[in-house]
Formats: sequence, structure tokens, C-alpha cells
Amino acid sequence: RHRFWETQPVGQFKDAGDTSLSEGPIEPPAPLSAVKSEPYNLPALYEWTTCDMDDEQTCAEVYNLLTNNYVEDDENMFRFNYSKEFLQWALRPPGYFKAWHIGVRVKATKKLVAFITGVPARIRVRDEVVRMAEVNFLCVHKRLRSKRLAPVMIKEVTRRVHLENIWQAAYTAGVVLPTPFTTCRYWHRSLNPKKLIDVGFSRLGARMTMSRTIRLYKLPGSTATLGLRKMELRDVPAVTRLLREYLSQYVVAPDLDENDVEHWLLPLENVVESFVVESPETHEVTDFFSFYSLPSSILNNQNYSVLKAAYSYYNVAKKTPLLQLMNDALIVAKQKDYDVFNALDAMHNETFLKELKFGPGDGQLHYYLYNYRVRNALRPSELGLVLL
Ligand code: NHW
Ligand code: EN5
Repeated sequence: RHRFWETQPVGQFKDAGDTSLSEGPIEPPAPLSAVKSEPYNLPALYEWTTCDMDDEQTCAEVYNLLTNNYVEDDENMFRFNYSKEFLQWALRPPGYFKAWHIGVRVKATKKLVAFITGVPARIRVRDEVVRMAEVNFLCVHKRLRSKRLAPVMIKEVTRRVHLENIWQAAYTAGVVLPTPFTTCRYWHRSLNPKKLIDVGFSRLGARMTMSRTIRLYKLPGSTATLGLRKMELRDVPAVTRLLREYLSQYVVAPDLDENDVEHWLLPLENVVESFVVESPETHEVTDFFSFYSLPSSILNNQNYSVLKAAYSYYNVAKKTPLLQLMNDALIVAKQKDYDVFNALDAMHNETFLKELKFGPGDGQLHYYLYNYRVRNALRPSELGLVLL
């Protein structure tokens, strides 16, 4: 059934429920001398390219490929539209490898027609912190689909990750592959219900009018939490401490140090937003929320071309009630003109989704590890990892 995935060190469907299999690496690391030193072969018309994301021209080519060919919903109404600034942020974290930003070009014209990336991360699975690659942005131009290019790209990124002596990877997908270690659902909170209905993102509920719907989703004009402010560089140590302690309760979560937190959480206009609560009395940072900005192109609509979506990222509520903190996140996102606020049912998110009027989406997100077996599928509430 899965001609490619059956050959890879991933949990196989046939092994589901086999209690003799232990948790951890599926294959041992090989000596580096055993890693192929030459790239895998591509069909003759194509060639490999390493994409320098510092270069504006290359970045624009990647942006255009993804804008026209990346992930769509099941009815092809929306397509992810990661911005150039977002791609540069996502692909250049501390310790990144340029060689892991891999493109495929048409030899004759140099047109970029496929892409895949990895970035390094430390991911904890129960008590083990494992060096991994986070693999993302796998994309093959619509005209080159179903030619088995994706397996070659996956093998090539694997080879380049192995060259750095890293033997595991984490990735997510909307499709089912062998074998998810957990599956999350997307939930959506309307901020601009009229537009969402006009573009077909949501529907007018039964026995609901437009004006009742607008009233239902109306939010206060200002935030409720005293001491709420944008995160600054000086907050990095406190946010790192809060986040490390918070993530320690999950079975799978990133192991983040101050450098990582500075990169992944310090606000970057139209890319990532983070707000902290600084106690007015003690000046301690007690809580924070964050979301990233991932617009979608609206395909085939007369009136609108972009849907502005905020995605819940990492949130820690130590003193402020989580419900109040996340309501403030919705208010901030509304003030910044987002149309919808999305969140997975991961971490403790279930405790605020329904109460804050999120509704379940039609999309799921399956989480995978490469060359690492997790013994029993996790509940989403045991997952502390958000991939972009
Ligand atoms: S998920 C988003 C993936 N991208 C899109 O959906 C964009 C739109 N679609 C496309 O561009 C986030 C194409 O349809 C793609 C497939 C390129 C998806 N993951 O070339 P063929 C990520 O980026 C398998 C993994 O003919 P195609 C995460 C499929 O099951 N495998 O198909 C990426 C089949 O194998 P099988 C996927 O439609 C994680 C084979 O590809 C997949 O022209 C990557 C068919 O290939 C997916 N999303 O191109 C894995 N979609 O065994 C990283 C399809 O079933 C692993 N396939 O026959 C770790 C590597 C690092 C390890 C380090 C130690
Ligand atoms: C790797 N980093 O399907 C990511 N999105 O629900 C790759 N649905 O937006 C994997 N179909 O439910 C990505 N509106 C996998 C996701 C791919 C994109 C996707 C879903 C997630 C989505 C929307 C629009 C559906 C349009 C028709 C949806 C309902 C919202 C409604 C708001 C009011 C309360 C009830 C729910």
C-alpha cells in the first residue's frame, strides 16, 4: 500500500499493538563513512539546488513555489500563503544548516519546481532528549505530481541530516502515513465572521442571522489582564523558565533553551506575536501567550484574496486563568485585524476551546517521528509540540 514508506524506519501499520516492540530508535546510527556522499539521482531533466534563504531572489522563488503549490484544504478553497519573512524565520533558527534547504530545478530553465526543508531541534520523548530534524515545506509543483519525486526528496533530506550525525526527525501532515504517534484536530475561532462566511470558510449556523452571528463572536475592545504587554528581549530568561517547566508535563515536547526562545518567541512583525503578563506588584513574568501568522490565499472569490489567520503557538498560564489569557489573545488578534484564530486540541487547549467559542474544523494534523518508535499513540493533550 505504501511502496515508499514501507521501506523506511517508521512505525508500520502491521506493527500496531505489538507489545514486544520497545520505545526508541528503530535503527541504530550508522558510521558517517556509511552515509552516501553523493546526492540521490533525480529524473534526467531536473537538478538539485541548495536554497540560500538569505538571498532575496531565492527566497522569492521559494515563496512563489509554495504560494502556488503548497497545502490546500480538502475542497481546494484555501491554500497556505506563508510570507517570505515567515519562511526566513522558520528556516533559520539557531544552528540551522543551509544544506537542509533543498530545491529541485528544471535543468534547462532553472525554474524551481520542488522544495523540502529540515531545521535542527531537540525533542524530548518522555525522559529522552533526542537531536532531530523538523522536516517541513515539502512541495512538488502541481504539474509534476504523482511521479514519485517526493520519495527522492525525502531520501535526500534524510541523507543530508545523517551527514550531521542526526538520525531522527519530526514532521506533521494532513494525510495519514505510517504511522502517526498522535492526531490533533484544528479548531477555529471566528474573529471576522462576516468575511469567513462570505468566503466559504464557515457557514451561517441553523436558525442564525448574520447580525446574531456577528454579536455571538464580538469581543471586548481591550484586554482584561493587568500587566499584559508585548514580549521583549529582556523577558527571554523568564519566558524560557516558564516554558521549560510548562512543557515538562507533556510526553513529546521541544527542549528549548534561551537562544531557541529568543528565536521562536520574540515578536517579529506579521510572523510571530508574543505577549507576557508582568505582575504590577512584583514585576515577575507570570504568564504568556503567543501565536504565529499564516495567511491563506482564498481561491476563486470575487471579493477577497487573503484570509488572515493567527495560529495558537505556546501559551503558559501560571497565575492568570488560561481562559482569560486566551481571551486576551483573541482580543489582540482581532485588534491586529486577523479574521480567524486557529488552535489544535494539543496541550491543555481543550480546556478553553469550547468556552471561547472555537468550533472544530474539517482538518486534522497527524504527528510523526522518523526512526523513533513511540509505544502507544498519545492523546493530543499529551503533546507539547507545535510545528509551523
Ligand atoms: S505536510 C505538507 C506536504 N505538502 C503538501 O501537501 C503540498 C501539496 N502537495 C504536494 O506538493 C508538511 C505533493 O502532493 C507532495 C507529494 C510533495 C506532498 N509527507 O512524488 P509522489 C511537510 O512538509 C508520500 C510524507 O508521487 P506527489 C512534512 C506518499 O504517501 N510523505 O507524490 C513533510 C507516497 O508514498 P507511499 C508523503 O503527490 C514530511 C509518495 O509520497 C506526503 O507528487 C516528509 C508519493 O510520492 C507527505 N506530506 O508529492 C517526510 N505526501 O509510500 C520526512 C505524500 O505511500 C521524513 N507522501 O507510496 C523525515 C526525513 C528526515 C529523516 C532524518 C533522519
Ligand atoms: C504542516 N505544518 O484542511 C501543515 N485546514 O480545519 C500541513 N478548515 O481550515 C498539514 N474545506 O473547518 C496541514 N472551517 C493540514 C491542514 C490543511 C488545511 C486544512 C482546515 C483545518 C480548515 C476550515 C475551512 C474549510 C473549508 C472547506 C474549516 C470551519 C470553521 C468554523 C468556524 C465557526 C465554528 C465552527 C467551525
